[in-house]
Amino acid sequence: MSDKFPIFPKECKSMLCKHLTQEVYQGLKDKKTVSGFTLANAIQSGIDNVDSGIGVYAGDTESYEIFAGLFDPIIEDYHGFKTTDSHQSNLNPDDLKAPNPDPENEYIVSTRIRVGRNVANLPLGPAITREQRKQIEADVSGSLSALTGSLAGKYFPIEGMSAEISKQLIEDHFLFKAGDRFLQSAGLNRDWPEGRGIYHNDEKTFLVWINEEDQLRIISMQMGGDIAEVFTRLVTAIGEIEKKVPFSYSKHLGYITSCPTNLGTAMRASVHIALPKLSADMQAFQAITDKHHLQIRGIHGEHSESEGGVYDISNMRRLGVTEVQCVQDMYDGVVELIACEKSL
Ligand code: ADP
Ligand code: DAR
Repeated sequence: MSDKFPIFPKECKSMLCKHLTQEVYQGLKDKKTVSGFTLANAIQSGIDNVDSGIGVYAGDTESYEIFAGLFDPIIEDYHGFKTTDSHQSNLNPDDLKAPNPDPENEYIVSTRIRVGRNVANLPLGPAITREQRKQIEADVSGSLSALTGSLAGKYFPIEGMSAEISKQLIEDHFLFKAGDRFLQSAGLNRDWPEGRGIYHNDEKTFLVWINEEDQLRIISMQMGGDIAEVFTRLVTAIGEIEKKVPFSYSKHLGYITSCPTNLGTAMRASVHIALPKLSADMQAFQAITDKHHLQIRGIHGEHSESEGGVYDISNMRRLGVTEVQCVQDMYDGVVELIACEKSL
């Protein structure tokens, strides 16, 4: 990347082009973290992809300190979280008020709750070395393979994965794949597919992605709308994994992640829900999701489209709220969405 202040096209709406002023750039451009991560590395994704929403990634925990001049205004703008705020965690399922909102399975196709985690005292994905990434795969998949009971299962490295298994895992919505241009530019796809893989339990209701955007994506998912059951399984799994794998965490930012949008709880709680009538009036649909701090996505991952009136509805807030609040946000919004769909 050239040493010059990047010029963004006028249509760029990313947090990067909004907050990277000349002054911020001049103050940070020559800095480097202990992993050798630079401002140029942190902003490469937003420069290559001017349609980014955010456009920056951290290479290590220290990036959030060394490049605070850029990360802090982005974190405040996106999360409404100030440098003086502290994050609180609450992973107690007893505090969630969420009886199944759709016991007859008329609307909710499936529920998935995930958290991102990164291994303490190692760089994040954008700055990790090939050896470190392979060691993380070995350590984490080894810890997962020792799980027992309902969490027992098998690890599937992507390297050497048969087309048949790959196809099945994609159909199950289990498989992550390379090719996300945002992650590519951030250096998160380096050496792909080496060191990447998926663990899932025998019932396929608990998964862990290793070395995707974060070093672990711990996922609980199942058909239907029993959101409380999905959350309880996730909390149990997180507790079991953390007995063996130390997670990167700070009092101020909570669980440390490569993308600043995932800081804090690093949690996205989603349902795939059929709302064919309500979605005919996107303004009314959006009014309900906005009220409950929810995001509308397509059903094949971020940047995808909905199909057959089925949408991915999930919490937007991740930092400055607890895990219970993230799930409660999603639950309360889903209850109102279902009531509205029923009334139409
Ligand atoms: P994340 O950042 O949470 O991984 P994505 O939007 O990239 O989010 O989704 C990752 C994968 O998980 C995609 O294949 C998507 O279809 C699947 N997924 C997300 N939410 C659900 C859900 N509620 N039910 C089934 N699959 C889901
Ligand atoms: N695509 C990047 C990241 C946005 C948040 N999504 C993540 N982290 N998966 C962007 O700047 O739009």
